[in-house]
Amino acid sequence: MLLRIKKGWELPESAATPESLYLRRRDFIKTAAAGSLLLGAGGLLGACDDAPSQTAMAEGGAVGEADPSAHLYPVERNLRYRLDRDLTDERDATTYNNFYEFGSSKTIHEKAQQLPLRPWNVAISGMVEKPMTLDIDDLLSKMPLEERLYRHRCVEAWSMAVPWSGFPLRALVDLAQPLSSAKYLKMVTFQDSDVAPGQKAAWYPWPYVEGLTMAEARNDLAFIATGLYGKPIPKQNGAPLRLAVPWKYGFKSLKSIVLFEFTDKKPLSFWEEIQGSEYGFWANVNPEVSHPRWSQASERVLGTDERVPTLLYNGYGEFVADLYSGMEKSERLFM
Ligand SMILES: Nc1nc2c(c(=O)[nH]1)N[C@H]1C(S)=C(S)[C@@H](COP(=O)(O)O)O[C@H]1N2
Ligand SMILES: [Mo]
Repeated sequence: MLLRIKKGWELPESAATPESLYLRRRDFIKTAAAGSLLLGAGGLLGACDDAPSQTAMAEGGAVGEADPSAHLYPVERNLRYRLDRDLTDERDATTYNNFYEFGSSKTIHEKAQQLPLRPWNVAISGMVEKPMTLDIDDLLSKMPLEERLYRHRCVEAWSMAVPWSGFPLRALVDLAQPLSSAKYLKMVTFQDSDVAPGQKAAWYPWPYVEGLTMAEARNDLAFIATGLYGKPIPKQNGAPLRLAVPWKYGFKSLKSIVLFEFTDKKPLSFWEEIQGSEYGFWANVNPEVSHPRWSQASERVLGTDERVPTLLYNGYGEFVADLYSGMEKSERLFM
């Protein structure tokens, strides 16, 4: 996003894996599986570099271990949230990722398999009635799970549309019972550089932090994703729980959360700390406000050559525009 010149949307399309090559790889893996070859880690690696992760995805998540939340999915779709476009191919959404903890390229899905999903504790702290720490399975059992089809617009000008499963962030806020003094919700990603080699890069302000106002956190659209495509959310997409705030640029939707802290201080988010002139706190999608280094007028649809016009609030104005009425003059809402 910042430290390299050529990034995501700037790459020539020829740099992406051609669909034909991908299909052939997939057939190869199916054939190998059908022949019940025992795939020692090295076996396929030599022949086909990303084969192990494909095998893992077919099994629903982790290498060598089943996700213990698998029995919860699929969950019922909430039809209030509709798309104006096709769903992104599952393979594209799970193999083209931003997750800097595992490296700054888009192909971290294999490295991300190192992330251990259990035990996974989620702490709720700060200005709340009852600070608590819950293990993820306990949290999942308390939350109302549903599926939502959401668009996702990265600040790098690519987008996808995916079926998240999870629960409204408001349900977690209600569980926490914030004090009236709480003005913001600060959220923090795990930190463990033994697992996530990107965190050895000391020039980044780890851990990854993001924040919302309390009104944003209580908005209907603010969602915690724990599943994707009717299964537990893959590690590369932010297992076991990540934020989905589709009216904001993708970097606001932090992955693999371990802490929800209610506070009266505006959180300084990861990208804001790195480059505040380009990545602000609000980061609401607006096609008319360019990033200092590129236009935000349109977006490349992940998995296609198509570009479509970007919409104000990523098309979610009916849900969120009221949150910001009257603030345009005092706040930099769209960066
Ligand atoms: N912890 C963490 N969360 C993160 C990121 C990251 O690097 N680390 N990248 C963000 C960015 S820039 C985007 S576009 C989305 C990408 O989510 P996806 O890989 O599931 O599409 O995750 C966001 N959440
Ligand atoms: Mo992004």
